[in-house]
Amino acid sequence: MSQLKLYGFELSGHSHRVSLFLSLLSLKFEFIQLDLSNGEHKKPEFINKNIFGQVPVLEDQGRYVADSNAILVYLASTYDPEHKWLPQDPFLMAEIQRFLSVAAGPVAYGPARARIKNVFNAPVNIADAQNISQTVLTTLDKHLINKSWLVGDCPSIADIANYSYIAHAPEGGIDLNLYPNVLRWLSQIEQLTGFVAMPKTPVGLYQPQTLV
Ligand SMILES: N[C@@H](CCC(=O)N[C@@H](CS)C(=O)NCC(=O)O)C(=O)O
Repeated sequence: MSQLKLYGFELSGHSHRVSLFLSLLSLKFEFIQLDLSNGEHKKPEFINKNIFGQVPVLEDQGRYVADSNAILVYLASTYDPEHKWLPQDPFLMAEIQRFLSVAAGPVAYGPARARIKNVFNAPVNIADAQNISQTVLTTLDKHLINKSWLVGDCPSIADIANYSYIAHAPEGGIDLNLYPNVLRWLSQIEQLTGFVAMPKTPVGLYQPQTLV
């Protein structure tokens, strides 16, 4: 197997979901940190890897795969011969795709956006992002009543795609204690062998004065 390279940024939840999955699959990889604040991701060398100029991008055997969810699909299809993380049953595959869309939709526009306002002072409407968060977390909390995982009876890439930004929602001022089934689900992911966390930033509900 050739050396896998992950082009990313350590405080990017999109990058984290890929490094988390690589670790859960026990795959060795080189993490190449891009200097987003200096626009390294918009330079021609990186645009050649991803025309959208965004992290993460995975390099495998000289080929590039861009987009975090596409990378999860690629890794599961290539490096999980038992198809545990992306079962081949059409119904389960469709269900997993449905939750990849949740990760790219309301989770990206809700918890992820509220967080980047506080972590990077990005020009986003935090109230809108918090409203979207409340709706998606309420729905997921109901979905997870009596369920361990988002799809079926086993962890899948649907769980990994949604984990990082939901786990870090408190950085966007979102109180996860309102969603006990979501908290239980997060903790189950954190107990998987190979789990690695994304660093927390002291903003939102993680501000030191909030924690006292
Ligand atoms: N749909 C993409 C979104 C990736 C994304 O938004 N990446 C952010 C970092 S978390 C980025 O590169 N932002 C810089 C930019 O958009 O210019 C994915 O899932 O990989």
